[in-house]
Amino acid sequence: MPLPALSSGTAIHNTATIQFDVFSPNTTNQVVNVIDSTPPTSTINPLPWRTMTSPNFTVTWEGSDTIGSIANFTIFESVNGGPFTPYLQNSTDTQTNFTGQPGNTYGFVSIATDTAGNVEVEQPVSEATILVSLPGDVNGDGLVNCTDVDLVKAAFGKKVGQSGYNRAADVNNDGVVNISDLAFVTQHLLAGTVCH
Ligand SMILES: [Ca+2]
Ligand SMILES: [Ca+2]
Ligand SMILES: [Ca+2]
Repeated sequence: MPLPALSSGTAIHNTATIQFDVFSPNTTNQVVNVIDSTPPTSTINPLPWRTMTSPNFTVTWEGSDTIGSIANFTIFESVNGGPFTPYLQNSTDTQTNFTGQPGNTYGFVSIATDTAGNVEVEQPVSEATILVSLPGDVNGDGLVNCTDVDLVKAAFGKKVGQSGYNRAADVNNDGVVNISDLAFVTQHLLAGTVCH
């Protein structure tokens, strides 16, 4: 039975003493109850800043508990910076599949509960965010047009870390802007669009 006055981690040793004779008391096996008033911590693992080639992605998280162990996680989502709502409740999983709507940015927060019922103290601030992009919309203006094609061409051949690399133009997040990215954007232009 937890006692609030005792600090977390304090061990309570419940013993029964059996007097076999006057000089040598014997003791039964101890039952040890550890006071756990320490909430666990958990966090959403980093996500790519954007997904353009598919609206589906995997959200993963992990947690730890200094005293005791984690019983489950509740994962909250926020759409475009709005209020957090539960996406997955009291789950023992550490990952989930998520499908977003193109044009939306999703933020996630994990709150862990331990086996003693302590709930993680969490600020309503996203631990990881991801933009689900309209396919081909490199600059995020809601349109797929020649401006997006030009942005890919301007960064063509550039790799992560090189001058001129533009992560927005790297539509498949593979670290290089090349023909794959250009083809993807071109394929998503409105039919009949010709870019020079
Ligand atoms: Ca704990
Ligand atoms: Ca655009
Ligand atoms: Ca690429």
